Amino acid sequence: MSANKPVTPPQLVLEPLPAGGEVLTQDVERYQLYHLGRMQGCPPVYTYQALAWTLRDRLMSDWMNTYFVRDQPGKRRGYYLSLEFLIGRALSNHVLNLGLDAAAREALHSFGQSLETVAELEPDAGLGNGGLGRLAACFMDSCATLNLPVMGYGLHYQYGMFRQHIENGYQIEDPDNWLRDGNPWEVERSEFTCRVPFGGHTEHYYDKAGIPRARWADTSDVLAVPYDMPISGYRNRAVNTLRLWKAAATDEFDLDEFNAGSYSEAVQAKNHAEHISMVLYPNDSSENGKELRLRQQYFLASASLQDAMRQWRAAGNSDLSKFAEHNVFQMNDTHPTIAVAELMRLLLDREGMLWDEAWAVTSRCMAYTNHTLLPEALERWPVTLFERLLPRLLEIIYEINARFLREVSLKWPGDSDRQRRMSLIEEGAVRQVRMAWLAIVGSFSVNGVAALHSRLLQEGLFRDFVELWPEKFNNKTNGVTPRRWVAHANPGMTALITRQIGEDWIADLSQLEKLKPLAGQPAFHAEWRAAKRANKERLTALVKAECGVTFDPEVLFDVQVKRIHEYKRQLLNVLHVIHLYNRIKHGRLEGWADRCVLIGGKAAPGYVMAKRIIKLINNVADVVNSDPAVNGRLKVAFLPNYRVTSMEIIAPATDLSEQISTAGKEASGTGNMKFMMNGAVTIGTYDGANIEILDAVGEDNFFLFGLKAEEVEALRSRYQPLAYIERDPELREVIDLLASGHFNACEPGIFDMILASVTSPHDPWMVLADFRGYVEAQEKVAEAWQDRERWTRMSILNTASSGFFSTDRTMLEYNDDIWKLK
Ligand code: 9L2
Repeated sequence: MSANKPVTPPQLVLEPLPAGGEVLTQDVERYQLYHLGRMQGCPPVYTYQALAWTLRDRLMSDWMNTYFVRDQPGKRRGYYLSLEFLIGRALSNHVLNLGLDAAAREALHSFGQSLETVAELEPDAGLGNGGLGRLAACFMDSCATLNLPVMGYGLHYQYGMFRQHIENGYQIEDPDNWLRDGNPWEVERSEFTCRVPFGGHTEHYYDKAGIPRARWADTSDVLAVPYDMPISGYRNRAVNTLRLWKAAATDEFDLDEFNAGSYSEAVQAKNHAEHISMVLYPNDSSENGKELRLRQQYFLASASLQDAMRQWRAAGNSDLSKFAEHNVFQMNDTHPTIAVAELMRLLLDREGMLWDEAWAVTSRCMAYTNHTLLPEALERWPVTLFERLLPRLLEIIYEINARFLREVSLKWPGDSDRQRRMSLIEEGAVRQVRMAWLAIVGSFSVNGVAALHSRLLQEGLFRDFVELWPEKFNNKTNGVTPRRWVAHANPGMTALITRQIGEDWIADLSQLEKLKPLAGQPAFHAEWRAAKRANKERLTALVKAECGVTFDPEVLFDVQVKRIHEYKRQLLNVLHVIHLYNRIKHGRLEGWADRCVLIGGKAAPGYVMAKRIIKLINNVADVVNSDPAVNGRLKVAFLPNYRVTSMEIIAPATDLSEQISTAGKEASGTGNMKFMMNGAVTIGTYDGANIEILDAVGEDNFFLFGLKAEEVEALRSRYQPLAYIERDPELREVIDLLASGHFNACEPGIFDMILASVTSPHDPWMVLADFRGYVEAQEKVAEAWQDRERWTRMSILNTASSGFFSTDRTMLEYNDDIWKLK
């Protein structure tokens, strides 16, 4: 385009609706009566729905204009491919982003409702497990706020993350039927339905030009129907799209069966197809190798790529060699990485491209993010499964591999060991496709999610590939969105900060630095503490209601909430609680600070050890809370059904954030950032993004302990947990009390597996190795807490130093280094 060409102002495709309090009131009334058919006095969930529809109408013009004006035509676009988007609730988020707080309140007033109580009636969209899924949701928020043309592609699960309740201390899982009352935010766009093939076989032939071609025949197709969710930016009139695919059967019946009178059998196929998007797999950081999971992955990848190509064509493009100039796909872990082979298939078989042309396009528009080093999370699919489910994709993977290994052998002639290591196919009793290797070979960018994690990846797991293609590898430290995690979750602190430094920090978090000079001002301290105190009262009410435990908002709130996993070491936390209990029982109260310990998180339903850890936490809580000798000095609670919505109450109320994973195991962590932003001080190991948090806030404002990643690995071969017990009488006391059955009087033996695990020389998480360091760090916490001025300063400085951890910064880095969107 010539620089002097006059730019015509873009025409809006849709005018916005008025959004004052009065007109919102009319609309809420109209929706409740004329759309939902509910009279005054109906259950308030219908008022929630009426308000949601009313707000959705206000989003619609911005949504249409964003798509049809900002993004068309021929503009470069990004797509975030993820099996998980842990969005949580939407209503308050849109109210905040649209700046409609006062108007929405006015509208609800005539129904005798408050915004808070109505917002509570929205179920969480729990379409993710933990950090990886929530990260995708924070990314979507920041892309919209930065006005980046990025579309999310995910699955429209009928059942999201299971709901957890506790019976006799044990986790019980309940299905999460989050769509029961409908979802006012989603727009079904059946006109963009696509077909995803499965099964069948491949046929090979020569086309008219004599070029060898493949055809995937006799497939059983499943329809992918898109459901769009609006992602609003913060006060910038941008609304991006999260497109979720729902599986549906084709309308083609099996005619033979149908004609033979087997109507029901013919319809059964429908059921089978719809299973694909039925339920989210509830495993965090581990793979379970189920066939249905591979179906989900391919279903997402194929539908999304077909749709992106359709959109690109609809914008007037046709020269496929330019596809990579206009499109970039960020793959969230290996889960959607079959997309590499699928894009090749579409370009070769559907578009008739030649291999080299197709590979040039594919390998220039794919980018891969790795989220874990844990071996149990590395995805490998049996070749036999691929052959049955996705035969054409397996052929393509074989061809990618053959060409890739040729490149490897040219660079390292005769190094067969290296070829074996780098092959996309793992040889062995069961031959398997290595999805991470497919992702690396097919991508122009590969990143980890925190500085340490990226370094460990490059030095370890990915070393061979780094030697081959050093330029592909980079780091992108995670973040969290300050809109949800501060402005929405912590209105008290938000108002206080805004009074001091104005409101621009919400979309430019580095401005929180301006709070630093206030960290020494007594008047500001008083206000800071008052805001924290109000948040602690809010959490106290939640803990009372959910756990029946009475917290005291005056004392230290010590919190660990995240998925339950051995590497996250909730066990280390419990051992410390038992140690504190011992100190009370034995009157060793020097330097004591009262505390309330809160732990929450879900265990994967098949993860026996994690579920037993939940039972231990609950039993320890029961004993501690009911022992009169404790006398309020220590309270312990396990919060059931931890989810996005609970974190919105928890983070603002927390004083001490527990980030105590075995060093080298937590790729980044993002809960650590939510806590920091809300003025909690971290007690943590030198792991994941903790390291960068420590860098930002300084060691005076962070309680660091434990082995470093390299020390953990060096110790592994000679780790002797029993020696730690012998050397440390207080640790021995803890282990003895646990072994005595004090916490499981009615259920003998149930904690033996836990004792066996922590006392085993093979304990991969080295819980006991860090016990002493952890206890000492906790003693420093108690000491700091006693000095309220000091603690308040630390708290303010944590918030003031948290600017780097906004996903706005993360997204700008992805865009500058990888996506290059305008
Ligand atoms: O990058 C977002 C988060 C990190 O902050 C965590 O440290 O991703 C989490 C990391 N544990 C993660 N890695 C892998 C997975 N989650 C995961 C999730 C579901 C299925 C399989 C793996």
